[in-house]
Amino acid sequence: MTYLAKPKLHHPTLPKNALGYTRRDYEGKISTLCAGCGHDSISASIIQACWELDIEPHRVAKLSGIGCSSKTPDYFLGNSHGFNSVHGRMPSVLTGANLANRELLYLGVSGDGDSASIGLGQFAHAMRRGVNMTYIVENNGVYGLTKGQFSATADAGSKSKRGSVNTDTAIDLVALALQMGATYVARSFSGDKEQLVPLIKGALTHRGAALLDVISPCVAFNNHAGSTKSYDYVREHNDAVNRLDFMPRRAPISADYRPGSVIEITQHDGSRLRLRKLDAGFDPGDRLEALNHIQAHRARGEIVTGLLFIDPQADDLHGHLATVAQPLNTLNERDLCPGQAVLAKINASLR
Ligand SMILES: Cc1ncc(C[n+]2csc(CCOP(=O)(O)OP(=O)(O)O)c2C)c(N)n1
Ligand code: SF4
Ligand SMILES: [Mg+2]
Repeated sequence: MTYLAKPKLHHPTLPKNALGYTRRDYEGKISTLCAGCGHDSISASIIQACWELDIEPHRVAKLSGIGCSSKTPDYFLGNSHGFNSVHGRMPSVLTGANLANRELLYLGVSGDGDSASIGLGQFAHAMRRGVNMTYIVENNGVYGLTKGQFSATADAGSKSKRGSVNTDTAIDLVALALQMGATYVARSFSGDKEQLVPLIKGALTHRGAALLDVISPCVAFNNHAGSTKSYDYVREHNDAVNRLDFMPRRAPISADYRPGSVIEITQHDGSRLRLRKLDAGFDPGDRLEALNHIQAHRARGEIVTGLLFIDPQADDLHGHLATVAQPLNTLNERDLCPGQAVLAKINASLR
C-alpha cells in the first residue's frame, strides 16, 4: 500500500556517498507494483545511479504521466521534487518546469503507452527542442495499468496473453528520438543493472535531450511465449553494441582497457564515458549509422542495446533560446516586468 512508509531506521554501517547519504536516502515509498515487474528494477537502478553520482535529492525534479511506469517516481527519490501529470503530458510539463528553473536535474519517467500512444506528439517535440532532461521509457509493449492491451511499441506479429496477434507496425522510440535530434540515445533492459546504471549516470550528466528506452517486462500481461518484451525473449535476443563505464569529473584515469576496444567521451561537465566496444564496427557518434544498425537488427528480431548515439557537446533548449540563467522565481519585479517603454520597443520591433 502506498500509505505504508518504509522504516526510517537503517544499519549504521551502510556505505555512504560523498554527501554522507546511504542508498536508502534515495529510496521512496514501498512499491505497489506486481512482484517481478521490470519497472521496480529500473527504480532500483535510478536509486543506485543517483547515490553513486552524489546527487543532492532536492536538486532533482521527477515528472511522470499515467501508468504503472508513471507511478514509479513515488518509489524512488522520496526527498526530491515530484509531479505526476496527465496521461501523455509529462514532456510539456517537464519543458515548462525546466524553462522556469534550469538549476534542477529533470528526470522524466514514462511508459510505452504514455509516450508512444497518447503522448507521441509531446515526446517528439521534447526531443526536437533539446530539453535538458533524462527521459526514461519503461517499455513493456502493453498498457499494464489498464490490463494489458497492446501498446504502440508492441512488435507486429507478437502475441497477447490470450493469443491474439498484433497486426500494427511498432513505433521504435529510439529511432524516433534519433530522427528528432535527441543528443543521447540508449536502449537497455531492466534485468541488466550492470548496463543500465552507467547509462542512467551518463544521461543524468548529459546536457540536452537524453532518451533511455528500457525494455521492462510486464509479468502480469506480457511475459509469455509469443511476446517480444518477455524476460526470456529479451535475454535471448539482446545484442549489446557497447558497455559504458561512467567516470565523474575528477576520477583518476586507470589503464585497464585494451586500446582499440575502447572509446572515451568527455561530456561538457568534464565527466567521462568510457565505452567498451562489443561491436567493433559500431560508432555511437554517427546518428545515421545508429538508425541503420537498429533497423537492420530489428528485421532479424534482435534488440540492440547500449549507448546508441551521443553528441557530448550538445546544447539544450536554454542555449537555443538564450534564456536568462537565473530561475524565474528568483528574478525581481523590475526584471520580470520592465515597464511600458520596453514593451513598446518590443512591439515596435515586431511591426
Ligand atoms: C486521457 C486518458 N486516457 C486513457 C487513460 C487510461 N490509461 C491509464 S494508464 C494507460 C496506459 C498506460 O500504459 P503505459 O504507459 O505503457 O504504462 P504501463 O502501465 O504499461 O507501465 C491508459 C490508456 C487515462 N488514464 N487517461
Ligand atoms: S501490471 Fe504489469 S506493468 Fe503493471 S505493475 Fe504489474 S507487472 Fe508491472
Ligand atoms: Mg507499458
